[in-house]
Amino acid sequence: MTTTTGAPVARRRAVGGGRSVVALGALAGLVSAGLLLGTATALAGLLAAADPFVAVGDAVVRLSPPTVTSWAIATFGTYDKLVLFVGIGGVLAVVAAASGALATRRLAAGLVAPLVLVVAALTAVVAAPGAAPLDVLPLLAGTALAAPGFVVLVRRAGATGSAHDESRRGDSSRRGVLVAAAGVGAAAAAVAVTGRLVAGRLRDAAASRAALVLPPPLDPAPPAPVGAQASPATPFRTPPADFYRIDTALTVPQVRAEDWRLRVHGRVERPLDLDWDALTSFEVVEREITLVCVSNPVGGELLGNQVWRGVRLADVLAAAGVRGGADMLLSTSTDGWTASTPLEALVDSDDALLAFAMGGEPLPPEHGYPVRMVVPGLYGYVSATKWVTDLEVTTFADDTAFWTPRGYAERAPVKVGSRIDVPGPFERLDAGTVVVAGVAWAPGRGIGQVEVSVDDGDWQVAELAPVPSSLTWQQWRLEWAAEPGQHRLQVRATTTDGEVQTEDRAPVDPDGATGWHSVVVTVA
Ligand SMILES: Nc1nc2c(c(=O)[nH]1)N[C@H]1C(S)=C(S)[C@@H](COP(=O)(O)O)O[C@H]1N2
Ligand SMILES: [Mo]
Repeated sequence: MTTTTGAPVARRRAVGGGRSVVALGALAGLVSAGLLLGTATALAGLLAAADPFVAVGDAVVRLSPPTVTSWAIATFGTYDKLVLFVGIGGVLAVVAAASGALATRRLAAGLVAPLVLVVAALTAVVAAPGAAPLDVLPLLAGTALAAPGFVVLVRRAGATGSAHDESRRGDSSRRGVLVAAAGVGAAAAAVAVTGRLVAGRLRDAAASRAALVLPPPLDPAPPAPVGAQASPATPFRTPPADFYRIDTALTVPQVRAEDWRLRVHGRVERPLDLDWDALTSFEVVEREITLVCVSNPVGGELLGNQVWRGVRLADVLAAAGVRGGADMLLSTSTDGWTASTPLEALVDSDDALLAFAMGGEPLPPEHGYPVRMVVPGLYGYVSATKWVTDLEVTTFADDTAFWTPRGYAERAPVKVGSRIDVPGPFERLDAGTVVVAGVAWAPGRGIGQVEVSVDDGDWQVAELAPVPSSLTWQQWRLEWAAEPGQHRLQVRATTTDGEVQTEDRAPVDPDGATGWHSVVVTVA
């Protein structure tokens, strides 16, 4: 019975407006999703509460198995966040469009997937580290607006196909749905943009950064030594705008120096609660230090060198008075990321810093404004906490940092490495004298020698450029008498204490890649 009564309607749809009903339904779904996200992001900005889209992205990052996380960083490098957002956005768009299309036929069926997504997003918001009750508001308010909008739009879209699809009335009701959808979409975009702009004015770290007065260092870093840049491709000091950025934060945390606090606690005699003035009343020093990411593949660019200004971690820890038995400093950022640093790398170090300036300027927001850690000789994930707000003196036995359960080593000194920057891979060169140059690093130990081998021939010792200290990378160059043909150039470095860089290939996890970098070139 049902099939026979239903058949004429279905046939009528298939003949005429069926396809346009589906398209209008899909549009209704997309526009409603836009209304939800637009409202939520505006409110999130204005209330300093959770943006559900970002919360879902954060949850994906947190819940991803280590292999996926490492693969994403290796594959997309610093575009990993963009790829994640585009991926989540794509899934949302498909679900929204399909649900809208389905809802034109059976409203209840079309509401199932959106409901599941809202509940999942709510779970992500509530389960985020440091979640507050206010955080659910943007998502709930967005849903409260978008749900009725969705119902009204899909009902209207459905109505365009039910009886008068080929008639003029059908056309005008289709136009009505399109106009309504365009209106809702424009309203959502306007709300999102104004909300974000107003929120930016209210809370942006940029204003705080622009007004910040940096205390001068007791011992300003000297200019980079003359001739420190031997590779035409690589400035000795990496301009902050070009400095690699690696972190799990999907939106750059906005922390104003005026609001910033650092708690120092755990196994200490005197817990501290420092604000900006208290921090900068410690002796201010400058150190030139090369920062290296454990995810830097052989030949990769996830390292950079800069002058960092700040106070010694050793001084702050001494003020707190480290108690016996502790062997680790667990540092936490404002967004709940953690690093575990061996205390021995900090308590006697003249160079491990709580840094607030990079290249003589306040830290850029994406590099940790207002305060971060910088420790020479340890990979960033175990030492270089950005937006740092909490230091707990503890033990490796009692506490575990973010990357440890995700397949990375608990302790991770930087391995000796080297890279050929010129000539580039597969470059075509003229026969004759060719400059081969690049960088080598073993921060904290220093580079003793760099050698280059052509086509697996004898190792030729490269010329080392001057360095300010053993805390930075070192550039090198070699003049090569290139003869016609295809050639493979390889580089290896040796530390001042005699460790020769190994040829054995190791992946970035668990504790840093190894292997010699090589480039193949064609000489004509
Ligand atoms: N808050 C926070 N700090 C962090 C990270 C992070 O994910 N969150 N990543 C670390 C890693 S893995 C590295 S290599 C360095 C990179 O610092 P940069 O982005 O300033 O180059 O920051 C470290 N500090
Ligand atoms: Mo890293």
